[in-house]
Amino acid sequence: MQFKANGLTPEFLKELYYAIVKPRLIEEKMLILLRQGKISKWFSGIGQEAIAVGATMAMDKDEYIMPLHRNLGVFTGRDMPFEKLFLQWQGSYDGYSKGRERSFHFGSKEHHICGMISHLGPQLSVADGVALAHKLKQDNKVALAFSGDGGTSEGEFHEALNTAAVWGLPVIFLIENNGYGLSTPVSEQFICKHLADRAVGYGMKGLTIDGNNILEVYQTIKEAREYCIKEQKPVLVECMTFRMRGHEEASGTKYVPKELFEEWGKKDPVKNFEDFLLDKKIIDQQYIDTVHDEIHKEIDAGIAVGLSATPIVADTATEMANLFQPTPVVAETPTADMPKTEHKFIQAISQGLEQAMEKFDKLVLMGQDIAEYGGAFKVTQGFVEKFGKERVRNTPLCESAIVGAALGLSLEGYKAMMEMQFADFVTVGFNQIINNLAKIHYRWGQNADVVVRMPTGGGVGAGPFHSQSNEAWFVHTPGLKVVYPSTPEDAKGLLLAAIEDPNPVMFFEHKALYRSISGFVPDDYYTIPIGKARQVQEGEDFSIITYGAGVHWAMEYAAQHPEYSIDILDLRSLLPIDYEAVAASVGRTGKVLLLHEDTLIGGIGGELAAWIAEHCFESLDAPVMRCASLDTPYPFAKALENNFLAKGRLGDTVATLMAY
Ligand SMILES: Cc1ncc(C[n+]2csc(CCOP(=O)(O)OP(=O)(O)O)c2C)c(N)n1
Repeated sequence: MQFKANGLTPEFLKELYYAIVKPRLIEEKMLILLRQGKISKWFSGIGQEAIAVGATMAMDKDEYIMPLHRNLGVFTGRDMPFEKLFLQWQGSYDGYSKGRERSFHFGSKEHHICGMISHLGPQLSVADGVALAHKLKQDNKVALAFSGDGGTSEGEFHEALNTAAVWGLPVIFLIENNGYGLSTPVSEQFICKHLADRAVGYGMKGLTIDGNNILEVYQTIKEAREYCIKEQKPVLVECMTFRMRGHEEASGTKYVPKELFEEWGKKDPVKNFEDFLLDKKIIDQQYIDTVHDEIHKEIDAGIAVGLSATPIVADTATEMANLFQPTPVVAETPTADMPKTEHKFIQAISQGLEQAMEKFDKLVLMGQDIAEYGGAFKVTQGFVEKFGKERVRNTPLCESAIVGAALGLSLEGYKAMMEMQFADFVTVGFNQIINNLAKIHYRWGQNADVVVRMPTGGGVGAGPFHSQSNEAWFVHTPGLKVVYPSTPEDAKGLLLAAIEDPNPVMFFEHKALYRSISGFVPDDYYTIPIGKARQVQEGEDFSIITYGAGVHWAMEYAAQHPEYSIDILDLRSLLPIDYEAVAASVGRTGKVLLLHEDTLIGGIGGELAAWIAEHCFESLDAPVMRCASLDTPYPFAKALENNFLAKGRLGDTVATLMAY
């Protein structure tokens, strides 16, 4: 192995030595503790330390790194105290994730480390968002994301690299090519010669280097960093290395030919660097002993604290309180004296978005065709002229990378609104929403200041993939807020509240209401708090509890049936639900019909019916009825669509309820 110091000072080379020895010594100790049954699981990076350490040392301390499960050197390289790391691995409340995350699946804002989710690839897109923030701030900073060779087969790898290249983002994508996925050799993972060769396909620079040579890694990443800043472009760096242990300690290495261990054992990154420094007389044996002693002392002290730490005690109130970043109280601000203008539903959304862009200069809009074209529904028409292309961004066709990038923007203090062209397409951005946006605050305290706008619903003859109601998927995901307005005034006020909220909000907009519903909307900026239902009208005979298009179906039904006094409640928010308003409505009528366009099984109606049965049993004079769409995919032909939609069954459901 050829080491080239290229002008690095002896002091710095010693610093690098300390930095690479530390994770090795920690790991050696962890393997002993594992055998003693004192820790539960370990993902080893032994033999790969030069990559995590060299790359971390090449970055500024305030630049985000997105490490994976084998990158202890990133955590130690950012000077995280061993004691707290050990508490983290032990699941202690005093670790970095209050006992909520395991091994290396955590981050720390203080250390500019973004915690991975198990799905690996999503880290790459989050780095895009961080890099976008740097580009917008023009602060000459870079983001660095890790991927394994296995992770490069994920769609997210393609989406993230392509987006970074198209947007000219200063991000370093670093592949640790260690020969194996879990047990899958690289020959069964890809067939190109070098993974870095893929870079040219994205229009970016790609390099393959010796990942066991810490000086080569350090210098390459240092130069890559400067290149990213100067050229405002991404780089792909493939580091060749080898995984000297099993995927995790319990899984063994039977499938790895023995000679590979011998071959790569000779290329050990720690031993070779040590020999080089000894040879150059930069360090001597005494220095090595002193470094080992010092690190061992820190390890032993940390283990003593960790093993005697008070076991975690679950407290439900704390767990629930940490789900979201605390939100400043959002006032219900539209007042009677505010000047109002009549607008269509879609204009109200547009106006809200425009006023949010004026109020928050760190708000970035992203979506397919939202720039010059104005979006599929023209919500952002004229926005580019007013706010510029930096903040109103056309995206490549890659929902997952854009949700990930939206999260990355949050890491650097930005707000993001992503427009799904149709709510149906959220399926290809699902992982980032469900596993990253929704869980990140609970896991390690980072908020996801993201609104995903979801043009949803049918009635417009658009068939199975442009009509679905999928709000229930998200209502079942703790950590998200789900909002679904039915009037222009609510749409604007709730959208502004969603944008103010530092937590992830799924914002559903029914497409059929866009141009069919008008109403008076306050001209100025105002908010309507998330989680508060709206009493559409009070009544005595029965309640219709609904949201979205259902509100208009209920109003139409009520207008056609003056013989009934109907209590209509518009939920407006589906997560959280305004249970107080639900209970009040049930109390007034004793008969409840839950109405939604979404299909029946697993819909919000089921959840509400259960809640009403549990909490309002004494008020009920009849079983709670649900009226929902048919449990089939959404059909295209008008007759099938009409048959599918809940609306056609509303009259019959009312009749059954009233006949009880
Ligand atoms: C989406 C997803 N599929 C499967 C897994 C299970 N899994 C965890 S790590 C791993 C192998 C990863 O290989 P690679 O990316 O090369 O990283 P390495 O572990 O070698 O560092 C697999 C299959 C996962 N975590 N996420």
